[in-house]
Amino acid sequence: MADELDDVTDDETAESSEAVIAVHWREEETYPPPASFTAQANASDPAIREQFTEDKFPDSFTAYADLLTWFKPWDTVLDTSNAPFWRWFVGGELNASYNCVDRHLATHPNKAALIWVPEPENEAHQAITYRELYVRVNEFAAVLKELGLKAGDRITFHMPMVPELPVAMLAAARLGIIHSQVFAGFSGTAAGHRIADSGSTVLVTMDGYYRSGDLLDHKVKADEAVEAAAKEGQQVDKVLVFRRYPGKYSAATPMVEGRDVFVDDLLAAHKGEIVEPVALQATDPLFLMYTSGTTGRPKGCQHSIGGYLAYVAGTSKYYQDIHPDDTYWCMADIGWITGHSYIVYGPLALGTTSVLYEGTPNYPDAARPWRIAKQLGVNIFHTSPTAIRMLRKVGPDEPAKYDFHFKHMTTVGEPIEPEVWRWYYNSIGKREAAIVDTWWQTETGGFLGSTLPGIDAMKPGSCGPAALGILPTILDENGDEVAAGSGKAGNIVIRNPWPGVFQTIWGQPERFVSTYYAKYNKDPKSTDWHDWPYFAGDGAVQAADGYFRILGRVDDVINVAGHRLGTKELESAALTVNEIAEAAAVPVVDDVRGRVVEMYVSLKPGFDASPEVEAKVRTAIETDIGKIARPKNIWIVPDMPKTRSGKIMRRVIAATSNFTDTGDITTLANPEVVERIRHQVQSAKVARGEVPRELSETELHEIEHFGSE
Ligand code: 6R9
Repeated sequence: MADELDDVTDDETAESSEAVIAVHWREEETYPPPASFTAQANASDPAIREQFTEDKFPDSFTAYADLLTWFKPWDTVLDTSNAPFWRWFVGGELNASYNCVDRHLATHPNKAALIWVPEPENEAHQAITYRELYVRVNEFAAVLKELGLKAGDRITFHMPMVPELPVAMLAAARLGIIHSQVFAGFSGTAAGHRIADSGSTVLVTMDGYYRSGDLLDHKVKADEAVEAAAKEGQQVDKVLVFRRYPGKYSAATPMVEGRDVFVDDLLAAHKGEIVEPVALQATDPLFLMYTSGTTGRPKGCQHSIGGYLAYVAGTSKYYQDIHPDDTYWCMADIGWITGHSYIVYGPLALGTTSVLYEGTPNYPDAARPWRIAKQLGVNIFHTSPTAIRMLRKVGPDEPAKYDFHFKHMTTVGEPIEPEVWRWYYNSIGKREAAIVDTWWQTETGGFLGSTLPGIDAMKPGSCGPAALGILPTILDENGDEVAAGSGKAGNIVIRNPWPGVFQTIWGQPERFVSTYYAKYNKDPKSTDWHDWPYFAGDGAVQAADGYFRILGRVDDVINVAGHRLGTKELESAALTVNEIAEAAAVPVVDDVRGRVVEMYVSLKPGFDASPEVEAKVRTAIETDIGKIARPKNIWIVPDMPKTRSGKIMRRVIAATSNFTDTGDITTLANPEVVERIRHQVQSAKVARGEVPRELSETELHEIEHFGSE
């Protein structure tokens, strides 16, 4: 893979000559927060905003840091001397594991920290109290210590949604070991790339887990991961295998002698052992979270201990409205940033009860989430538009049949269509819940745009105003501000640093600067934060009332079911198939998953199109990335539409797959191919019944600008 990357520029900023696009959408009506919610909300007085105004920055954020227990207070709130590598709470010392576990023992040792719900409905849920969590975290920390791991080392987890995952994260955090959790649905090869990139020598995995009724063999992926990492020169010395049923091996893949060890065997030697939490610098890294960008190499977003934990604790308090006696359920996967910030670190820092569900929401039927909510008394619910669309499709009337009541609900990960929002509000929320539509990113650690649920009116389809202390604006290509209420879209940027922002891309500091800060920086030597707006890579518009509507990515990223997939990663996978000469990945609007991937490939001379070639491409993508990236269609085309300089015009292909206008094609080197491809693809789609409905303004915007060329 490395060779292919050499000629790829690191600059991921949009090349669109036309970032300012007029957007005409219907202004949606607003919904006031329920009075019952406001009466109990952590933030109920609008004056809270005054504590976070620009003139009070950066000291305003000490209010978030004060939610944590510090071993040593900080000397400097924000150090900008090495801009844009911001350092928060410099000189301060703390431990994330201590903050999420130990400190709650004094006040509520017997309260459930986690409630784990296995997918099989005949398996009882498990409540793990703060005291039990403390014991388990300490014992696993003892195991990590015995392996010789110490502060600053990296460890990779490839774990499903089981309580062993937060236990392992908190154990690593206890010792300052930087964890990198890879989504279990990703392939072994994808995990292997991330192991190599992070330089991990230990992989922690599980033998199997349940998804949609099947007990999957997950251990097989560990073997693939170790092999893929070795190809990149990274040796994995130990694979720690948790067992889904302790004492019983649930995978068919054999254990590798000397390398693979069962964690329950290792733990036996450390029963009841206590490992003191290490006092770490606020600016030390807590974890890496890999995400996709424009090039094929994933980006290991490095998050700090002090700034990150302060930010997720603060936003969990004011935006998730978590009180200690709430039962909070975020249905995301811990393998994504949402799970790190708002299943594990934020809720546990506040000492609440966080629910973890192993399986798929619609297993065995569309009412599963509502049975869980009722049984556990969940009162805060957090999920994605994709899950909401799916539950609405398969069981629109199910929520009404179950006696559960949410005071608060979240949507995150992609724009939500107003009609889907209304179903969420009316049917799941039963018109009693405040909803927050939280816009943010892997890179940002926590929320950037959202209403304050007890204060601000909700507006379907818009995330709302900036989060407390966040200063966003919309800029055009020249760096000029696009006025709120102008009806024009541009690039959303955050003018100031905030504690949750990632520190760098692991091992790629130049890419960190070029991707996120170079676009609007005029003086690379400046140490004044005002000179370094954070470029989020999303198009957005701001209404006259200050609410932002996010239109989607302006780079080559496809958001499938709320998960970011890089086109280059998909294309590199397709190019591993011998017959393939060229490949292009584009998004197709999908009523449930938001977007799905379609691949266009052309063949090397001497090969003919066949279902076998298609199958090879599909397998290559599943092997390299995972089933989540499986393309809906693979089109073997005679040629790709290209610019005169030979660049594939992805927006033309995207338009073809989505039945939208291909726009200006006069600059193409081979305009005649557009019509041929259109005929081939669209007649096949018509025959398969895949003609899309009319696209919304947001969707059209993304498709028309996809690939920004
Ligand atoms: C947290 C998370 C980030 C990208 C982001 C944007 C899209 C996220 C959104 C949203 C509209 C929202 N996105 N939340 N778009 N409304 N409420 O999703 O992180 O996986 O890194 O994705 O997702 O395009 O740039 P991540």
